[in-house]
Amino acid sequence: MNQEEVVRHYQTQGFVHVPAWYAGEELAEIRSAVERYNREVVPGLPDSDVVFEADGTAIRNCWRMQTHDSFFAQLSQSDRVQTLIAELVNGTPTCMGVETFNKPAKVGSGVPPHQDNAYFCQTPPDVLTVWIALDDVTPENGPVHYLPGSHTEGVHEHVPSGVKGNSFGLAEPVEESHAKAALLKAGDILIHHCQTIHFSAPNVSDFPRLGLLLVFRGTHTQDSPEMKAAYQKARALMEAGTS
Ligand SMILES: O=C(O)CCC(=O)C(=O)O
Repeated sequence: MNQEEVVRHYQTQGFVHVPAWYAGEELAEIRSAVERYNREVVPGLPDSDVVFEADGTAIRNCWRMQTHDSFFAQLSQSDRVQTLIAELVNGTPTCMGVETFNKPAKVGSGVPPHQDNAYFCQTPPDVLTVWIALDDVTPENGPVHYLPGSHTEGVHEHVPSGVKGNSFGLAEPVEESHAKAALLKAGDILIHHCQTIHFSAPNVSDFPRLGLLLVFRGTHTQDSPEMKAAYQKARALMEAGTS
């Protein structure tokens, strides 16, 4: 897939699948960096930067990995990635976060339908996620599903979801049958716009589905006071335990 096709697909659909972006030694190095991080860094993290599954043992998410480990800070700075996404964020990309959605075998929980910008609150919405598949993603192990074109509809109302690690979900149900499942090989990447509606099912299979995510915004984006107010309102509801 060439750059022009990446841009066209991203702009029309709100997401794009780029096969075999990482391979061979580079892919193996990223995998082993995540394994090292889980082993050596996670035990010392504050509660805010790691979420466990309901079994209390399996890791669901790691947040802000770029602040705890230089490997992940450097990965987000790679020229190849920056060149790929500059046109998509309409400017100079700056990394907002490096995180995992581990989706471990058997116990990996689902992610409710949401738009990332309900959390990020950025205007203009020139923000995206590069979702790196570190395992093959199959229909059984909880692929990300996207609603094509939903990035053009603004940010819908979000309410507390009750899901640890994904505290907000869309207030209204989505037509899940219209969604496209992103089935991937390890080393493929997905790039999604921060207003594309997406979700994933629990992993009930025997195989893990590890995703490493690099989140970028254009340096020109800013906090939107209106969106922040909506975010704070949803947080207040959550803290009051009304969902
Ligand atoms: O990896 C997943 O299952 C969901 C990812 C997600 O929600 C996100 O990228 O915001």
